[in-house]
Amino acid sequence: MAKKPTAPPIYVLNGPNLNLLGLREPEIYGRTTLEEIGKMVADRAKTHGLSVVFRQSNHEGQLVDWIQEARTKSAAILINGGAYSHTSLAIHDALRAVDVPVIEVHLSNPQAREEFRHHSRISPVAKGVIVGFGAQGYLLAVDAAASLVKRIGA
Ligand code: CA2
Repeated sequence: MAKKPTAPPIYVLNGPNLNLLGLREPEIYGRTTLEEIGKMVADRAKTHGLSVVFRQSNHEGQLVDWIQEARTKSAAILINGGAYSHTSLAIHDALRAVDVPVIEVHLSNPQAREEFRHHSRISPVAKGVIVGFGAQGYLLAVDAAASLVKRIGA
């Protein structure tokens, strides 16, 4: 019997300062480190028969390069753009050029914070947005991505 082809990985891209998770400001971002989130996300994806490429960068151009890579190599993109979510036209444009589903994730709820966090340049090019649930939000995003990928692949 022919083997079912494996889906390409979900790319999980993390923006500036998220490497500091768990080390500072736990009252806003929780105590889970980015490394722990990476493991949780990989485990959750596995339950859906999917794999994950999990990355973080403090550099806007690096994130743009990874989004371009994900255009052809991923089944979906989950992105926490950190502060670039509110400012980056380059990330907005890179995501616009992507055909796979894009899900925006934030640990905190930016709408409940300072006004400069209220606008996202990622939301208009995302299929959906998950905010305010801490590390759990990444798992909700994996579930959402898996159902989109299965629907597309079905
Ligand atoms: O809530 C989120 O996930 C954010 O993307 C986090 C960004 C912030 O600029 C966005 O408005 C919302 C900041 C990430 C910085 O993470 C830190 C973690 C620990 C200590 C310091 C910063």
